[in-house]
Amino acid sequence: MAEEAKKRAAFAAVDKHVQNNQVLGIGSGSTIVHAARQLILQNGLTLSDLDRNPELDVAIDGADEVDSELNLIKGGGGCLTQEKIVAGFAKCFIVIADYRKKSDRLGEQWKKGVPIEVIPMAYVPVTKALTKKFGGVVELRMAVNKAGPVVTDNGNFILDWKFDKVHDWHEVNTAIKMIPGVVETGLFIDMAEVVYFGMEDGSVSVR
Ligand code: ABF
Repeated sequence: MAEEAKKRAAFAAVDKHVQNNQVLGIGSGSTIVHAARQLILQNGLTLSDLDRNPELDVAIDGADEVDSELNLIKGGGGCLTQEKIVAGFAKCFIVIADYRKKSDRLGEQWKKGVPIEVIPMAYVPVTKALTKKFGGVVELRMAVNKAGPVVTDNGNFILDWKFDKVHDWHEVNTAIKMIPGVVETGLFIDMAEVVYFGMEDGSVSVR
């Protein structure tokens, strides 16, 4: 059910926003896979990078949660920093998701907190600073086998900040980024232009 919903959202977004000869950015996760397959395999696109294509026409990616103002929590899969770079250097950032990601307020659906990528040597002081300033609970993300912390593509750790109240996400995102040792947050504020949700009833809802 959710898998079909993801696919419908991905296809609707690609049909509407992707044209020939564009430079596209894509993120990670099980939803974007549907868009990537459709685009890359069916059309034989050329793989590039930001050195060669520093400005993207369109970036498409999944999300862990989307609120009514199109603020996002991303990074459940651990790739938030590279995804934010790709989205941030695109002229247009489109999000695709299934119905389980749609909420009015952040935290309503996604219970695992806001992922925050940190420089490994700073994870303890950053943890303390986060709880002191903003409350809630902060956990160092561990590998599935518990052998050690998750290490990101950039060689960093991830803290999951479980917030306990509604915040001004724009303000909080900026404040978290000012803490020394923080590389990036999974709060994507004022970035998404449009979000496609594949719904349970087979429709696609556009927000
Ligand atoms: C990426 O994949 C991440 O930012 C987000 O955490 C996750 C969403 O995955 P899925 O599409 O599998 O739910 O977009």
